[in-house]
Amino acid sequence: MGLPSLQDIIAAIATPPGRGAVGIVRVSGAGSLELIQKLWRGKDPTRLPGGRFTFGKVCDPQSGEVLDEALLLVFRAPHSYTGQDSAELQTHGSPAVLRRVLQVLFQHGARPAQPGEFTLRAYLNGRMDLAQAEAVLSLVEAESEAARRQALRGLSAGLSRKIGALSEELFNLLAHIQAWLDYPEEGVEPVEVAARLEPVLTEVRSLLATAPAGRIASKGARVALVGAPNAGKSSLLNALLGYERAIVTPIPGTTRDYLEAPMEIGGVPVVAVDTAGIRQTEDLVEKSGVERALRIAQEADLVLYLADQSQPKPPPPPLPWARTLRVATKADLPPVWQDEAFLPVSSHTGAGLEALRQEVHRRLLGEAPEGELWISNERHVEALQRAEVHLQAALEAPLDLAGLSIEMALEALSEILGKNVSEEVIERVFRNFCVGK
Ligand SMILES: Nc1nc2c(ncn2[C@@H]2O[C@H](COP(=O)(O)OP(=O)(O)OP(=O)(O)O)[C@@H](O)[C@H]2O)c(=O)[nH]1
Ligand SMILES: [Mg+2]
Repeated sequence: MGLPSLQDIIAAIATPPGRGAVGIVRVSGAGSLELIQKLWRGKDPTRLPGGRFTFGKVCDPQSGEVLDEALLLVFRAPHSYTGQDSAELQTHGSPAVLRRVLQVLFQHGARPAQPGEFTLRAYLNGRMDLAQAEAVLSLVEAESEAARRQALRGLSAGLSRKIGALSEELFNLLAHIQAWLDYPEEGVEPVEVAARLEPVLTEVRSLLATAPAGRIASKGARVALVGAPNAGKSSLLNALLGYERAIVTPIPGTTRDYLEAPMEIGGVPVVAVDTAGIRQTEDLVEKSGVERALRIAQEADLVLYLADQSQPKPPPPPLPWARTLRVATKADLPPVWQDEAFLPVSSHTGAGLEALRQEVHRRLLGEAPEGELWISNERHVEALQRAEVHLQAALEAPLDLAGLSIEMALEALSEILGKNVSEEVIERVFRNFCVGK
């Protein structure tokens, strides 16, 4: 198959399918402006300076029929998103208009753009590296504040700069070792090599350490609400949501199946899962609900373990406390027990809810400062893990062999930026893009 050619003029609708106030058709490639010229009634696009808007009409050059009134935006190579001559036609956002404009473009020399092909061209033309292209995708897909911030940091080349700096250090070190191999009498101390390798390894490890938070910030987290029947799980879910989603009754065993509710907590996309109260039961339906609850707790990023403080304290559940946040419910009622390890909340009065939200946010994202670079992309995580292994090996190897490991670590790092990656890797990255981006 191979990567699509850079020579063709590509065109696509860049706005989402369906009706909108404005629709955008994008065109890119050498000859784009000459192509637009054929269907444009207004100022000659081939003579417009880059980055300029003009108002006119889009026509079918064969019949002369006016398709729509439109704005035309012209970009000139290399000062465009793709690095090539490009244009955007902003028409009225009806599917009928957009389809017709696209059809006419195809009839006069453009071909349909593949998913992500505009960004692929940007990458192949050196307008951005692969990590930035991936950040573009994340930004387009961002559904939460945390995801948006995270993607924007990737786009602004923070990661690229960091990886670039680490690579440069390794590269210099490699040259140093090479010089020593060629002229051993010049003398490089192995200690010196270790002293320079270690900070790089530490950096790689601290980047890797951000991966769990990074993943949660961009993809979201599952938070399970578990506890004994009547603990107030469904009530808390409703209180967090702000409306009555789950059925609440004074009867223990009300919730039997689980129930998922998407929400945002401190900008983090969270799916809260209300579960059946955990107890021994002979009821077949409830029993399988309890089994599910335990499984959901096991797979969740965070478990909220709820215990009613107006009733005798239940025995601790079979849950790993590390991922568990303990919550004392019904804080508006007189307490039967008190425990510092439990966060008091009342779903009825709302007391403690904000503190709970903050604590959930802290548990999910850790203490990592806002604005710090987080790794969220699986491909980056995998490459960093390989770099870590090779750097560790380089530290342990005799000097004459360390060079080889450093080289492999360098290779792994450069893959993040898309240097020396196979077409297959590139294809895999761009496969997930939408058409028109
Ligand atoms: N006073 C008070 N009552 C509460 C509070 N939260 C829940 N309750 C009551 O406790 C009872 C059980 O609440 P649910 O939310 O259904 O409890 P649950 O944990 O989902 O129960 P199951 O689905 O049976 O496992 C209901 O009568 C609620 O009104 C609270 O914050 N304060
Ligand atoms: Mg319930």
